[in-house]
Amino acid sequence: MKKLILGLAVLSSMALAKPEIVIKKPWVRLMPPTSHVSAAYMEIENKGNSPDTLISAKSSVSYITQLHETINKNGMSKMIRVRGLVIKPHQTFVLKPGGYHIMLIKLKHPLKAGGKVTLWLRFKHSGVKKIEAPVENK
Ligand SMILES: [Cu+2]
Repeated sequence: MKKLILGLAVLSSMALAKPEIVIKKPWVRLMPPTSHVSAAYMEIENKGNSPDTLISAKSSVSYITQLHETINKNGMSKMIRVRGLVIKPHQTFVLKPGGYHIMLIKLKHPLKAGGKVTLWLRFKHSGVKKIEAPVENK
């Protein structure tokens, strides 16, 4: 009996340990019509009690969508592709200009101010989250 109760306790704690992902303040940067790239930014909050990882993204406006980080090396700013972004429990991961971002490459058409971009974010545990990000000139 003692073993059974212990087993149940382990099971229920496993069931309770899960991430809960909430996407906040998404936006896509308005670029000149001649640009073939842009980027999406947002805050990814994990309200759950175990980590999750953003592993990939797709967008309605680009043929290629990658997770990037902007880094400074020897005074030069450059972007590198990252494999995944770990969102720790009870933390908010911020994607912002000059830091982590979702790179939109080979735009299908120029972005318009006031327009919307659909993004599909694939998380390791939470699956795909579909969001609408406004195009903003900032
Ligand atoms: Cu980039």
